[in-house]
Amino acid sequence: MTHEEYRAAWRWVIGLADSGEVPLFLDLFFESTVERLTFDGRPGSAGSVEGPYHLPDAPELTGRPFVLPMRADEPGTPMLVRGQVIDTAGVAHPGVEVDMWQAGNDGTYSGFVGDAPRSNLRGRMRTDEHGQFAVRTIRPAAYQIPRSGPTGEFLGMIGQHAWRPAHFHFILTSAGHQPLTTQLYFRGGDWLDETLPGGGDVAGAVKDSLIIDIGRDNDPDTIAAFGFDGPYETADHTFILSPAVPTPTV
Ligand code: MBD
Ligand code: FE
Repeated sequence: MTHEEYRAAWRWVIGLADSGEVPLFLDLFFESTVERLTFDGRPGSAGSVEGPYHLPDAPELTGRPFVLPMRADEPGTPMLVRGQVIDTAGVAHPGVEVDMWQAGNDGTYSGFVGDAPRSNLRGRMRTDEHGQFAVRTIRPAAYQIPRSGPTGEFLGMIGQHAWRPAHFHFILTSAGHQPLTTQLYFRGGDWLDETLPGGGDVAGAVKDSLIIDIGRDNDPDTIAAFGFDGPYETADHTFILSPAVPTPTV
């Protein structure tokens, strides 16, 4: 490396820090590798990266049926997300905390970009006595890394597109089990397929078992209970928790 190159790299790193994109840059380029090195082979269902847009203080949703906090005119296709939480022995787990967050129909995360309230499309809820939860939301759009910042410029320099496929984020927490940080993607969505020109997820975090099929339904009782306007999409997934690692005794 020449001294001139060193100074250019120095300026670029300082610009990254000044832009506030350090969490974005690190999670984009390194987190999926660390996640696989740490958790590949763990029993239970697959995890995925947390990414830079989790907020630890999302509102606790109490009254059922759950509706993720959203604006009165929240744009996007209405969707019902239904989860079943079991352990590796197949036993259902009630009272598991499900912390869920997602981008909106414009691909932005509340609290980071745009003028949606800080807790928009974020919430923490608990599984019922059958280890299940169901929550009304809207289908998230694919996420594009901002093109104007240093991370977007870097992607341009290496000839890489800036897209993540549409996804939900989850962190499941249950006493006696390892926390499960994961994501769900939608079959047939853009930026999923590594083999297409341009490639797949820019963050490299998609796993086959996390790609789910979108259903469509218009059950009148569900529409009434959850406050849908009409037909809605459905997304179902079984989350399998891994037993906690015993702490070594001295
Ligand atoms: C995201 O929304 C995300 O989930 C990750 C891992 C990286 C950048 C943006
Ligand atoms: Fe994300």
